Amino acid sequence: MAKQEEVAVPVFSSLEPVYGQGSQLQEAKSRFDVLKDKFNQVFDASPQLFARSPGRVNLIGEHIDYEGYSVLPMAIRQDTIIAIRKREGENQLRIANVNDKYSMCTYPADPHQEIDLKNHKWGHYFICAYKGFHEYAKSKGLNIVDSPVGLDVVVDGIVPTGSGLSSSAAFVCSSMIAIMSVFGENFEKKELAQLTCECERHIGTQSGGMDQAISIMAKTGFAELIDFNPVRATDVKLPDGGSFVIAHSLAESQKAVTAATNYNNRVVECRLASIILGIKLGMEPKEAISKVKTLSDVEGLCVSFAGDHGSSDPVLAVKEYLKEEPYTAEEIEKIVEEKLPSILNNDSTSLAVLNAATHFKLHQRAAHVYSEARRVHGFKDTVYSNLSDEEKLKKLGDLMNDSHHSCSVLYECSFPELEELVQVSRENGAIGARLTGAGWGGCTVSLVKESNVSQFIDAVKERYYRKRIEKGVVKEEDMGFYLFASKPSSGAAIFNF
Ligand code: NG1
Ligand code: MG
Repeated sequence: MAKQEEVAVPVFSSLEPVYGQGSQLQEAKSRFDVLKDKFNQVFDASPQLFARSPGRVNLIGEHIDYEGYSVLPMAIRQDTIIAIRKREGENQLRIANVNDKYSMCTYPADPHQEIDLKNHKWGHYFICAYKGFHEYAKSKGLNIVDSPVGLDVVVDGIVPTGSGLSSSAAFVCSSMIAIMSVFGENFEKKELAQLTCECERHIGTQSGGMDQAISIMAKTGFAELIDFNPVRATDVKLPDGGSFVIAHSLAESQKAVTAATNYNNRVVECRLASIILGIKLGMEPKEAISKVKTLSDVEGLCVSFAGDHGSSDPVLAVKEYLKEEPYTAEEIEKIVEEKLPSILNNDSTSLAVLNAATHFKLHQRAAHVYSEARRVHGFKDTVYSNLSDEEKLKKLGDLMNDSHHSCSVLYECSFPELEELVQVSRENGAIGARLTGAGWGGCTVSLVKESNVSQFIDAVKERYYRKRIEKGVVKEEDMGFYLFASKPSSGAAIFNF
């Protein structure tokens, strides 16, 4: 039983294994009651089963998952829960929400439908999972449906949206698990991590796989080192005496809408940087275009650049071969001997990036990725070192501060509110503080001495939030949603009751 649970998504008949015994359980019970009632009210029927998947906070390793590098997130308590039932012979997907802010979305029960990206709707994330499930089932030769099957769904998500805490992955992963389960399947977690990452791209972001991997594979009490190609999670037990506090800057990042200038722009810049590095390090342009997809693909060519410890250091290769001044499209095309749209396979999200971009900061983006990848390993090595807990916390905090600096200065994914919040956090006792998630708004994560958490929260509330409460940007009684300490929580689960 235990062994099987490690491989496949666990199926529980009560809430305790996921939500424990305390106040969290009470909160979960009432949420599930509301979910069931809403289901009955909207569809005049009971759900067949329930699924949940959590949001996450990334402790370190920002904007490097899509470059093939390991990251170190932990799941948070906040999750998305879903109730679902099949309707044989029907041909509609009806997706409702317990929150009236999100009106019911309907879609055809057609796995081949295109998602209307120009007209963003909250229900699109469910369709990502729906399409992904059917594509995967087909690739495995599973015969899922002979005739149309409608689905009725009610969703309750409490991961704050646009906050860098992966509300989207919590939604996509819980949808996937609900759909999989209602069709009588239970795929391995590893497969699900891969599959949910790929299918979330139907929403139009060229995302890496961190959020989905941690949402599915998380374990209570552990952060996870997530490796890619293939996806793998290694438990990381954080040192005693430290706590992570998440704080929302109150600036929402509209990732699906700003993808062309922000998120996807950076993915494209990294791709171009890696191709140029490949060429400078000896590859033929044609070979580089066809073989090099990410900065991790060319790291092996940097062996002649030895860093302080004698091992190869790709940051030095960046210094040598990528100029600091931004590149124009023409400059890149001259080196690569091909037009940018064709280098990027004329893929529509990349074309949108090219249309919006005037220049490309290849040096800065590559320097961030390579240095951030090292910091992730520094973080893990510190956790497993012989240092005292106190010394470990100090080192982890320094790495988080360095990570923030790199995100802010080299990757330029910070935001004025995030800068202020990081500053306030450091001035009020954070051992380290950084933006978390994609950035451009959203949350920060601070490492704080456990004994200091409530003092820290009070101080940040006064210094950062008080004036925003007075201006009506946030309500005092909602502060618990925006500023809270979090312990590593558990991953995706199915409930049958
Ligand atoms: P968030 O913070 O959830 O928007 C995004 C990507 C991650 C990762 C981080 C930056 C998606 C679904 N997730 O996360 O894969 O690249 O940014 O480290 O796009
Ligand atoms: Mg997201």
